[in-house]
Amino acid sequence: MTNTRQALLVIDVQNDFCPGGTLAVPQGDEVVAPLNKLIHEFLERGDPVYKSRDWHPRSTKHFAESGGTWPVHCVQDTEGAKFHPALVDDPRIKVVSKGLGDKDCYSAFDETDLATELRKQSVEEVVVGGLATDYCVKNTVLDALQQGFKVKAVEEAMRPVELQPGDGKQAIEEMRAAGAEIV
Ligand code: VGL
Ligand code: ZN
Repeated sequence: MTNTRQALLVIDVQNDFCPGGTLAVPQGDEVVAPLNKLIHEFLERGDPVYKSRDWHPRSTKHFAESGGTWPVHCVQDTEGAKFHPALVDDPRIKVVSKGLGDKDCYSAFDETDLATELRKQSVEEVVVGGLATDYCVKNTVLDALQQGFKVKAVEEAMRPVELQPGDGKQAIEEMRAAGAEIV
């Protein structure tokens, strides 16, 4: 069990999802400290670390102005799309960009090569945290399970956007019911 090859997935810890951003997740910046700790642990062990980022064109059907759900956020090459300035950066960390077109890509596996990359590195289990619990974290966790990876979802390292009150708790229960270990 202790030899299970793990990767860390840090989901969308970007300025626009943090306080002051255009799609701010309440207390979104509180995920930075626990995630930094995990990033250091994984890098020290030589285990792979991935950061996903929401990376939208200026105009996409993902945005309310074009018929979608969300205010404009995480537009490519803007300040809001940058990772939170306190999130650990390191050349060994791989960045996965998602949401490049009109589709609502909430999962870091959606229209990316993440699953291929993980398999190439013989990863069997992913440890997941980030923003937001009820969208990109949840969908990434469910896709990871579907793709055959074991999943540990780190509850203290995620925060929900909660368009509806209770969405965060419900997302945790959905992840657990699908087979994720909530740690
Ligand atoms: C996300 C809403 C819209 C997320 C991305 O990263 O959870 N949420 N785009
Ligand atoms: Zn988005």
